[in-house]
Amino acid sequence: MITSNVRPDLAPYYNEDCDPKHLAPLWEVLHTIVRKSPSSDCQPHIWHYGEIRDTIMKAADVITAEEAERRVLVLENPGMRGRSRVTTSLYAGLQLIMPGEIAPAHRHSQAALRFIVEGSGAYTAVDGERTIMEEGDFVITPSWTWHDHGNESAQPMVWLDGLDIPLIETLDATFAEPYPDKNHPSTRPIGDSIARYGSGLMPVDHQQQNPTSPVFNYPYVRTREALEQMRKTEQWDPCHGLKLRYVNPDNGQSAMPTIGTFMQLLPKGFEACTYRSTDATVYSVVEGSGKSMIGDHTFEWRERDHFVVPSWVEQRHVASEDAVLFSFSDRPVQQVLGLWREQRGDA
Ligand code: 1HN
Repeated sequence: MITSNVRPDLAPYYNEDCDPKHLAPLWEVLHTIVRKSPSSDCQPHIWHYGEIRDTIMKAADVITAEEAERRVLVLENPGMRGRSRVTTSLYAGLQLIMPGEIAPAHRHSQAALRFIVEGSGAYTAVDGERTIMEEGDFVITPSWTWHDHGNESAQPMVWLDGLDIPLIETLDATFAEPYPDKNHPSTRPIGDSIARYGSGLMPVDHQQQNPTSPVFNYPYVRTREALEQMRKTEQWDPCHGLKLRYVNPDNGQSAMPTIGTFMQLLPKGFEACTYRSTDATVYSVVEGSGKSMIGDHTFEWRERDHFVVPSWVEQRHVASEDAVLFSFSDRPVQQVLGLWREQRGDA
């Protein structure tokens, strides 16, 4: 049944002539398809860690990592409940792994990032190389790589998962496979990738094989040190403070082809200018506190809080203490397609 807003008198034509033949009049929907500016179901939202931590920890009482396969609470955008997404194109969740647990090996066409929120010393393994994760580390699981996680530390560990699930779903390019054993065998020592590719050096005959960075852990100690060193020049961007993007050393592009990742420092008292861009963005607060005005909302945030800014909605950040924010979005996809836009100030 095709309903009409534009030409109710044409309802018989729509429903008796067009509809049975799987045809529909474009002129009824053209203005909802081709809009002046982005409009989506994605809403601004904040998850305060202090309010959700108990619920995350309770997940360990109700289900094992093994039974769950991945014990994750999805950060569901309030405008898109039940659709497993934080923005229109991206998924986010908080994953809990308890001491002694293993999240079994598998692989899938969706790419994942891990951003470590609480705890220290658990590992993730990617295609036979383990990395030990610390708070603030940014870790990549590229598309179609075997990966398992394990916590050999004495504390629970929680990290933010970011995946390109909705994007890959739109493209109908979803594949997945379990590994026959819980762990994929280790074939390279810990630290191998960062030594080879992440030290401003590259094996002399290395040829780029893959659009994802060959470095799969970008440790927070290095990122934090870079920001701290840079602040000495006092060259603050009016909208971003000091903002760095994670790069793939093979090509200078984003570390992951579908997800852009960023880390920024806002000094105490910083009041950012108003800014908007077409890449809806998920933020994870690493250090400090402040507030962000996002569209009509004001979110007060502190360490370990997560918030989401939809596409083309104005955002403005104010830091009440030195603050460090990690963020991710689909910016590289929009850029490669020539779609990405930004606007600074109150224009
Ligand atoms: C996945 O493989 C992980 O490997 C986490 O830790 C979250 C969400 C949907 C699909 C696969 C992981 C996931 C996921």
